[in-house]
Amino acid sequence: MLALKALIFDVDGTLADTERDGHRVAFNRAFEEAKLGWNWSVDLYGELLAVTGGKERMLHFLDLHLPQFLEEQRQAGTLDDLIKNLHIRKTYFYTQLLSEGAIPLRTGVKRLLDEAREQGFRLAIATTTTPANVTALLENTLGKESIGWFEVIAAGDIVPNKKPAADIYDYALEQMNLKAEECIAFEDSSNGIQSSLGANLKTIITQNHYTETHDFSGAVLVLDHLGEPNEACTCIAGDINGVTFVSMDTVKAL
Ligand code: XBP
Ligand code: MG
Repeated sequence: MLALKALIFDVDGTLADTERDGHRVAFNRAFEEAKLGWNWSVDLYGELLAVTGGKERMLHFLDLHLPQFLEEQRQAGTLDDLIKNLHIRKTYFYTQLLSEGAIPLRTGVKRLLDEAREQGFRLAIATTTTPANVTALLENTLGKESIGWFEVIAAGDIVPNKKPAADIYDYALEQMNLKAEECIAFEDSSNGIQSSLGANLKTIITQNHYTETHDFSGAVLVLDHLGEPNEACTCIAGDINGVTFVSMDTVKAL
């Protein structure tokens, strides 16, 4: 068994609960600005989250709910520009929300990152979201220098196939020159764990309100969050050895 060397974190839903009050709100602001008359409710967005990637998610929405509009845009040759420009504006609105401090880190994330760094473990990010969103989240929650804590920020379109494909985790491992057995992944969704397991990574799940019904088969731990000394986490699957928050001792013992 190879010694643990690195922790690889998903972003949306794992580092922070960004989807409902962050990305979803940003999409709606972009739609309103473009006067499209679209508005993604909390429930509809939960359905659309089946597709990772904001650009892909908008296409999925049109395919499901506005097929005629989609076809008209395709026929007119304007679809690619529409999606690209909407996504640029959505990313602007999202990073603006982050700069206003709208989205905090999830419970236990900062504590575990600090402990991992103190003990010399390497850190990386493997996410479907746009790189600018990652740096904005890190900058607005942990400070600008935290961007440098992560050896690799594998994000968005850097790989051809987004989660649930394993591409983004394979890319992170390759960039770090590490074997999957030397790392552990932190995820929040079924798309995410399919990706991390696809890269043969041991995976800890911290579920959220959008993903609590997802299938997390294969996870070494399924938790409601990473916990704090004064805020016990709940272990939904796996064995956390009776502790009430995830420390590096917990991670190393998995
Ligand atoms: C979550 C995603 C992203 C975000 C939206 O990524 O699927 O697409 O929902 O961000 P992960 P973009 O859980 O892998 O962090 O609009 O920039 O794609
Ligand atoms: Mg996620």
